[in-house]
Amino acid sequence: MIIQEQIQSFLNAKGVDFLHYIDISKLSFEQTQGFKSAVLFGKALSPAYLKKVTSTPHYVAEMIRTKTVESDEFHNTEVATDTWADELAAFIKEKSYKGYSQSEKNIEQSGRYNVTGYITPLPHKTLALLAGLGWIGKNNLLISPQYGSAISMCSVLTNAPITCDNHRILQPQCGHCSICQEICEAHAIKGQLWSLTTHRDAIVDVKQCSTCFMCVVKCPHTIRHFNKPQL
Ligand code: B12
Repeated sequence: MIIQEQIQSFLNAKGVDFLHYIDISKLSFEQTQGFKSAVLFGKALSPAYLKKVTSTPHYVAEMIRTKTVESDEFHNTEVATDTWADELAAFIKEKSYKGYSQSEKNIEQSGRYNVTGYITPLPHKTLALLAGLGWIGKNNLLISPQYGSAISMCSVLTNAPITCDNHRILQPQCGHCSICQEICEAHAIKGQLWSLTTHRDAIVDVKQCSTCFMCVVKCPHTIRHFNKPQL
C-alpha cells in the first residue's frame, strides 16, 4: 500500500470528518520549513453539543467556573485532532519519510508559536483555504458549507510522495451579515470582510477575544449545520 493510502486509512481509522492533501511548495520557506506537502484533517462538532453551548448563557465562563473543561466536546476534539497529528507524524517517520506535526504542543515546543502575537507561520486556516474547505468569515474563522465554523482541525507537513489537490481560494460569503460582530461580548470582531491582503488584526482584535465560542455557534452557517435533520 502506498504511503498516501496508509495515511488515508490511518486517519479514517481515527474517525476524521474531512481530509485534504495540499501542495505548499509555493509558500515561503518560513511557512513550509522546506516541506512540499501538507495533510489537513479535522472533526466537526456535534449538533447536540452546539445546541447545549447556544442554550447555556456564558457557556465557556460557566465551564471554567465549574472546572468541567475536561468534559467539553470542543476541548476534547481539539486534543484529539492534535494527538492524531502527532501520531501521524510519527507514523510517517516510521515509513522513512519526514513529518512535522502542527499540533499546538509541537508548534510551541519547536518554537514556531509567537505567544505575544498569537501567530504561527502556517495556520491551519491557510491550508484549509488552499484546500477549498471553505472561506474566512467576518469572525476570522474558516466557515465550511457543511459544518459552518464548528470544526477542530490540525495538520502535518511532510516530504512523503502524496498527490495534492489545491483549490482556488473561496471569497467570503458573509455579505451584509455581521451577527458575529453584534454578539461578540468582547467587541473583538470588527465586521471586516477577509481578503488575501487584509491583516488578521483588521478583522479581529485577538487581545480582546475572551474565547467565549459564541462567534462559532451564532454564525448562521454553523446554525444550519446543527439544525439540519440528523440521518
Ligand atoms: C493563536 C490562536 C488563537 C488566538 C488568536 C486567533 C487568531 N485568529 O489568530 C486566540 C486565543 C484569540 C484564539 C481564539 C479562538 N480560536 Co483559535 N487558534 C489559534 C491557533 C493556535 C493559531 C492561529 C494563528 O496562527 N493565527 C495567526 C493568523 C495570522 O492566522 P489565522 O487567523 O489563523 O489565519 C489567517 C491566515 O490564514 C490568513 N492568510 C493570510 N495570508 C494568507 C495567504 C494565503 C495564500 C492564505 C491561503 C491565507 C492567508 O487568512 C486567515 C484569516 O486571517 C489556531 C491553530 C493553528 N495552528 O492554526 C487556533 C484556531 C484558529 N482557533 C480556533 C478556534 C475554534 C478559536 C475560538 C472560536 C475558540 C473559543 N473558545 O472561542 C476563538 C475564536 C477567535 C476568532 N474569532 O478568531 C480553531 C478555528 C476553527 C475554524 N473554524 O476556523 C483553530 C484552527 C484551532 C482548531 N483546533 O481547529 N485562537
